[in-house]
Amino acid sequence: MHVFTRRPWDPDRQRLTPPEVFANRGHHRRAFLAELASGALGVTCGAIAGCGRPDEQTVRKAGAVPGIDQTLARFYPAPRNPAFRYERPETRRRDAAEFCNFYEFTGPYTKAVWRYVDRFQPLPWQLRIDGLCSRPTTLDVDALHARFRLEERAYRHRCVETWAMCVPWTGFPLAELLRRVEPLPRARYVRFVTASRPEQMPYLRDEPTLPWPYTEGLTLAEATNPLTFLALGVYGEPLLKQHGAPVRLVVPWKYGFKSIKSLVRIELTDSRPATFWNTVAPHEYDFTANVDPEVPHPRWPQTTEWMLGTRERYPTQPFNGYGRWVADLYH
Ligand SMILES: Nc1nc2c(c(=O)[nH]1)N[C@H]1C(S)=C(S)[C@@H](COP(=O)(O)O)O[C@H]1N2
Ligand SMILES: [Mo]
Repeated sequence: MHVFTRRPWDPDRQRLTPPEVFANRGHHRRAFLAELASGALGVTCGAIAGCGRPDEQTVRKAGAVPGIDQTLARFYPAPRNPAFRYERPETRRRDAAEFCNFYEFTGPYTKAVWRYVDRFQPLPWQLRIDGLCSRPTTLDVDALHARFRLEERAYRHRCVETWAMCVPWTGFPLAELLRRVEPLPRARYVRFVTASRPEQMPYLRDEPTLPWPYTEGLTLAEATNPLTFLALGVYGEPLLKQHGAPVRLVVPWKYGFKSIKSLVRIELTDSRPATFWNTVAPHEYDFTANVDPEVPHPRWPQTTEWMLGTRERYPTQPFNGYGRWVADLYH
């Protein structure tokens, strides 16, 4: 039985700030209504004026972090790590940048995120790493790029809502960062926290009762697994805002909600931290959240997934196909 009769993220509860109020631009309103009609109400997109899909330049321009390319150009593209392969076609950059999940901006409206990130100003940024460690530290975006050996990894991503994508992240293993802060022996978990900026993130104001800031957590063993990646870029460029600029986590064997965006804090703890979706709906989103085709979500099966852009379907793989890397974590 569900605890919530009307879940805060159900469409009838949506109070997303109309874009004409937030952005004061007429074309945003048309696009927003088109999104509502095609997505939430199930009307076909072709019937709605102004419903054409944005091109790659439009979604990239909307999400680019002002000033970031000039300062960081020398780090991109980073060398590709040949150990990782999608084993299916790469998702097109435009498709990944247009369809995102970033609740702070649009709640459940995945196709509208890129339209709502314009007020988000990621620079300057500070990532604090602290808690149960000997050498807590704070890193800005330059230090995150300059002090670690960056590489590109071709990873599959599987959202709990059954969409999937294959994208090349630029970054470094989280283990490298954790090693440098020297976790204390009693550290058992790692807690991750997203920025919380109501004046830049409209959905924080639209749904103030959700447990912001968005938080996530891993065991220390999961966090130091070589697959666990701190991403600064995607498709050979610094992250767009809608992908979690300027720094996000990528945990490819878990459902996408564990891959927390726009990180401001990484904290070592001795007990399991509370996390956003596990707090909102514990019966739907467990803490561990490993991809598993045999465990259905209470409202849909998890046996197959569909790719952004092409809508091609694939069978869901245990651990999203990364079992070889992570099975020893779960004996
Ligand atoms: N802070 C924050 N991080 C987040 C989310 C979010 O809403 N807020 N959504 C998660 C979910 S459910 C998914 S599937 C991925 C989506 O990443 P993408 O939008 O870059 O494809 O981000 C994850 N990280
Ligand atoms: Mo997701």
